[in-house]
Amino acid sequence: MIYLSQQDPLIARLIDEEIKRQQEGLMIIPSENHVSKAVLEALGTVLTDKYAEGYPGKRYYAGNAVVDKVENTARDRAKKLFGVPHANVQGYSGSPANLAVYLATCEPHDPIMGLDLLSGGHLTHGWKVSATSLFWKSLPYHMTVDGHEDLNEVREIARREKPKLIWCGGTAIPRAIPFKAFAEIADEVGAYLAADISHIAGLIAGGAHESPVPYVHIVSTTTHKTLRGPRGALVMVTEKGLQKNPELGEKIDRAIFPMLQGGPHMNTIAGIAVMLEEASQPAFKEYTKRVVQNAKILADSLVTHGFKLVSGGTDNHLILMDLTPSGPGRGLFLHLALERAGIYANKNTIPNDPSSPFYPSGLRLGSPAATTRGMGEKEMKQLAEWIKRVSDHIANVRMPADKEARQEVIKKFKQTLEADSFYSDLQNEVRELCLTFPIPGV
Ligand code: DSN
Repeated sequence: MIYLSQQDPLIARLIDEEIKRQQEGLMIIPSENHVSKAVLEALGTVLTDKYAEGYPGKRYYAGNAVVDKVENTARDRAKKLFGVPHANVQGYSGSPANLAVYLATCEPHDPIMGLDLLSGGHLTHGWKVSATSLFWKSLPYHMTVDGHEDLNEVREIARREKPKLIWCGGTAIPRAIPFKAFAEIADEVGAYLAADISHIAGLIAGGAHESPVPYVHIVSTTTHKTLRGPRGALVMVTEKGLQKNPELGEKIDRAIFPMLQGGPHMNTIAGIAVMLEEASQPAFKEYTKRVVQNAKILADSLVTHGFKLVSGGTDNHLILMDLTPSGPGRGLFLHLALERAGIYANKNTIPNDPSSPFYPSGLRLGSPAATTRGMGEKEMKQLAEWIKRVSDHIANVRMPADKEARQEVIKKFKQTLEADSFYSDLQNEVRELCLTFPIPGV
């Protein structure tokens, strides 16, 4: 960063600090990953200077000959990788991409169904504080306590309410998504079925998870999770989608631009194109296999240490720990304590959580970023042992039911984290391991 360090030392220093944090810490948040040097290079180019409202061959600005080729390359690669006839690569991120799916399939206030946020659904699947529940009638379904989509509930609501759109997929689902079963229900009631594969898109591209493409009409995904690209989104229409509505591709494109967005971020689209090429290589297939293996090893090791997991384990990259055996609301404490030691997981609700989303009883972990660094069985077992050590260290901390007492306990807990040498010692251990597995982009 020669120029940046000279011109803006503050921002250069902060970027260096973040590189150090990522390099010396362990990112096990399942939605995070490390992109390649090639993707980083594509992001930091003059493509960021170009306005390109519209689509290739039909723009509102001059000078788009080159970026048209970039966008067409990204579209073609997405279509090939996922086996779909239509792909839009302009979504700024998952939320606008999902909003485009609504705009392409529903009229305002139509009934829609998605997995409840507290069960592991995404905000944009109709959660009450999301705009999607203001503009459409949201009829959420839930997870059963054993961590599987409650298909009986889905069928029952769908038959009764005749939704226009049903979402499958979410953000905290440790098991394979039953696309075929969802399709049977959606087809029976005439609903569009959209799979939000943001978490598992890389696994699908690499063959480590079943693809929704034969079953659903629309597939949406972010590009930066298991896919390992820049922050962005794809919205794809399947053959089945085009059979249901031959104009669905154009409707998605119109929803992204001009309904929701302006100029696409061409540097990001170039980075997405690079990532899509990487994801089509045999090495990526191997990577996704190891992501799932590592998650299973981590899950088994956590169970061996006595932890309870939602659904008992994992089929993918994600593990959801159910910490209720040590009391409700423990997710926050374990999240904070691990963070202090340089291990970055995230607090999360579990199905039927006795606590609230701010103080949930679960912890969400994942293997994608650690696997990108080359970590394997030994490191996953070590990680489980560290989690156990931290959990035992805070065994006596309980989340009070009373709101004021809760704030006081959290405040005190944060203070003890700073002072306690247990965490500094553990952080040294974590750092030592992490330094032997460099992050790839730096
Ligand atoms: N924020 C993402 C996640 O962490 O799963 C979902 O959008």
